Amino acid sequence: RVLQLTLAVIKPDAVAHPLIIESINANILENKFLIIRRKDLHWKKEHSEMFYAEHSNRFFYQRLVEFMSSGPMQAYILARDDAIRHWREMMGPTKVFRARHTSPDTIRGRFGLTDTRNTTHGSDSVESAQKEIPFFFPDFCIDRWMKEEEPLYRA
Ligand code: DAT
Ligand code: MG
Repeated sequence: RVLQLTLAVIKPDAVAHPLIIESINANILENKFLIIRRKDLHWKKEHSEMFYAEHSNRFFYQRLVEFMSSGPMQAYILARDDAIRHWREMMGPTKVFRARHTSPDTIRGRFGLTDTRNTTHGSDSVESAQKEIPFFFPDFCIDRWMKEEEPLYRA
């Protein structure tokens, strides 16, 4: 089994509540993820606009951009087998109504406030993880990690 990396972000709504961050962090560890890097950050509006450029035509874009720069966030590079899929499953559905009703045990199902203030972000594919990890961690070299550090984690 090969370790995979994903980008996980705890958004401002969840960071604002210390018990929610604690619970998400516990959840990360219970689910056998390794935390490879972690950082606190506070985006300017331009960072949100760049990161969510693919949604710039959607009705919620302004709301999303303002929310994501409204307070501190925490970003993680997480590793485990199938990390991208596992973290997305732990987050649950994007929309809060669906999350609460179909997946009440997921992070969004438990703590999501609205469709925009939905606690967490996770890369949705290998390609997006490859773009999003350097966006948050410009000093982290995925290829070098895979070559030099990934073998250290293999059973
Ligand atoms: P995800 O974060 O599950 O990958 P996405 O990429 O479709 O979802 O959208 C990015 C973010 O935009 C999402 O986390 C919250 C916001 N968003 C998405 N759909 C929305 C909607 N219908 N109304 C309000 N905000 C929305
Ligand atoms: Mg997405």
